[in-house]
Amino acid sequence: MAFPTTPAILTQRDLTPAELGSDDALLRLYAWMFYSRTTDNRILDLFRQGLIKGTVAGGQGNEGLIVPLALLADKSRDVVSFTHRDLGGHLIWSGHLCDHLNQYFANSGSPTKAREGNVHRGDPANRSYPMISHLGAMLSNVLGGADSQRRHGVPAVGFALFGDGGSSTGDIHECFNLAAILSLPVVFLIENNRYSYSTPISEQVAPGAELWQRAAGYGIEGRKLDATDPLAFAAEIAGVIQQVRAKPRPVLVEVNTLRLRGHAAYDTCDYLRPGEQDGFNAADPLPKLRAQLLQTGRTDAVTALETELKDFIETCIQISLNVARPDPASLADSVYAPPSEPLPWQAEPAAPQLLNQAQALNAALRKILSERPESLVLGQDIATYGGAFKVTDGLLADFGRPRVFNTPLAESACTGYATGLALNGHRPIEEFQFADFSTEAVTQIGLNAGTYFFRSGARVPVVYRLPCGGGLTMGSFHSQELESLFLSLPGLKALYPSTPQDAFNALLAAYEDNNPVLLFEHKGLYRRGKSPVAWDPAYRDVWQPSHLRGGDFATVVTYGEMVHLAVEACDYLAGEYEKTFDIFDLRALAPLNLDAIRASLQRTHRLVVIHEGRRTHGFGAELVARLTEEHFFDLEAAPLRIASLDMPVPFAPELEHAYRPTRDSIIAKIADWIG
Ligand SMILES: Cc1ncc(C[n+]2csc(CCOP(=O)(O)OP(=O)(O)O)c2C)c(N)n1
Ligand SMILES: [Mg+2]
Repeated sequence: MAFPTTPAILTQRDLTPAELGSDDALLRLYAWMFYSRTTDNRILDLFRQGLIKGTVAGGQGNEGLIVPLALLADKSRDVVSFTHRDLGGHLIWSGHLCDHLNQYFANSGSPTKAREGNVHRGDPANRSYPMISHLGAMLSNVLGGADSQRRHGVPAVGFALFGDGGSSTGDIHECFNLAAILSLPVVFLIENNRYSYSTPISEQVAPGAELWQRAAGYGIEGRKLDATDPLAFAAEIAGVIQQVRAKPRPVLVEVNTLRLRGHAAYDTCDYLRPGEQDGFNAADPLPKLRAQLLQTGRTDAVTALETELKDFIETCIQISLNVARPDPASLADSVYAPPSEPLPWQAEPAAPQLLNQAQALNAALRKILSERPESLVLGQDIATYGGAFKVTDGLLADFGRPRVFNTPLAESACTGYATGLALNGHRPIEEFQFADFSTEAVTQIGLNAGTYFFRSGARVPVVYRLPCGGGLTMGSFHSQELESLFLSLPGLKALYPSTPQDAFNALLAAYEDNNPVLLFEHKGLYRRGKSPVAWDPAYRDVWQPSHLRGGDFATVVTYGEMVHLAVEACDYLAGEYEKTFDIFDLRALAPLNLDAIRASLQRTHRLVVIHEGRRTHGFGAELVARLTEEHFFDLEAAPLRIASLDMPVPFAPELEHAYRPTRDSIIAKIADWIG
């Protein structure tokens, strides 16, 4: 269905500082604010009629902030992530009103294919990054997008918007610090409406503490502005934007704004003090701006404009209401971005080099940094020091600080920042010092990056390098296996190599994938021994299991360091019991490719799964379930699951030895199982 022609005034999506103060600028500001308010009000009506689901959190009262900001932003290069109060920003940034309404109606024309609803949308292709619900989570994406633009040589500004409530989240503080350290061209804007849902600012911020003054603690400039006077706000914020564009350095701006209709459609607002709502209404900039316009003698023009905009909104509502409902068939293949084309890698190193796994990963990083200009390597202590395990040794010296750089201890912000970089054409490789610390970034990895393609169709090619695993007497918080935790969340891929060549191949395969990929690197394998590593044209085979030993008694499925223990154990059992095992190193944990393993099970009729993660909810549970579901009648024995104990990783070597599978415990368990 064709969308109706947009009224002429709404084709004017920009405002230049030079225009401010003119009658035209006043009319344009008013038009967008009126249009945004009227649309928000109609969305609320439609929600109450049951035509919009979920809930709606309107922007009524915030137009004085978001409309001038979005008009002044350079939509052709700036980066933004709008909040749930920013309908006006979305309308100005891009798209036709019918696109936006389709999103609210969650119909088949919705820009998110109805996989997301209401305000949870954006236009990543035009650097408007869609929000997830988690407050504070979007700021780091904006940081990454703005930095990516700068790295591309584009003088863009990032607009990192959040509320007074969101200002209490850890991500906000991590982002202030990260942006300050990297001197990012970002304007942090606090939409301070003095409420977080029902909680007043007096219960969110200590008495006497001012949000804008936090800037000083991060070594950046802080300002306080008032958007209930949109013209004055526009002039001030235009200056801030110009300043940040000319001299990249973050600025924190706290903006006094309004929330006229409570938190969301269902909010009864009975927590407001007597007369407080009247005060909000009295401060509403929209009627004030209208009165100002009428004083310029343009009563007829204003009335005609309002009628035209209202009619346009009603026409668009009728059109969008008639768009077909979404078809669940569209969910097929929606989680992962489609497979990438192989990158044109050079066939190097041609001659095999004898490397341990840490060196193999270093060689792969060198290859990527040499051949792929969009690549970046970031993480804690990875630059001068070369990383806690020296995997990035020498990269800074050879490739320089802009591409190889240390990050502060801010796993969440740095991961979200990597997402923002990836959304804009870079391909970051992020090292976590220990896999354990990736729990600080579960929201960014699992809920944000992992769902990005599903929600928006945008690709987030990031590699997370995760030094994991135990056996090194490092205790509960430096030894864990986290694959089950992450892989219960959709949208992430995962590789877990067990040899130097596989590690080299896995990094290349993960790098060129268009999805976020977890690369598990067992610390015990970094220096387990050297073997030949060279360019392998079949590097993508790492997404498939490798067949390590042929045998007919049972199929053994394992990965990581356990591969080596399982092979030793099975070799011993072959000698002692004269039973041979068909051993597979899984290598790719997501997506799982079990075809070769299924074929093996049909021959052996017995299954052994071995992994280092804990047993309960461990990855083996998924493997056994899948294989048993399909091969129940092929099996001659109950599958055997060998895993770590259900407890935190204990510290002392004797205790850790008892906790994890070992060569001897694997032998004992299989021998017992053989009976
Ligand atoms: C991390 C997180 N915790 C809780 C919520 C639930 N929640 C949604 S909006 C909201 C209030 C937000 O207040 P504020 O940041 O001031 O924005 P406002 O709604 O006032 O514009 C809360 C608590 C959330 N979305 N994210
Ligand atoms: Mg608020």
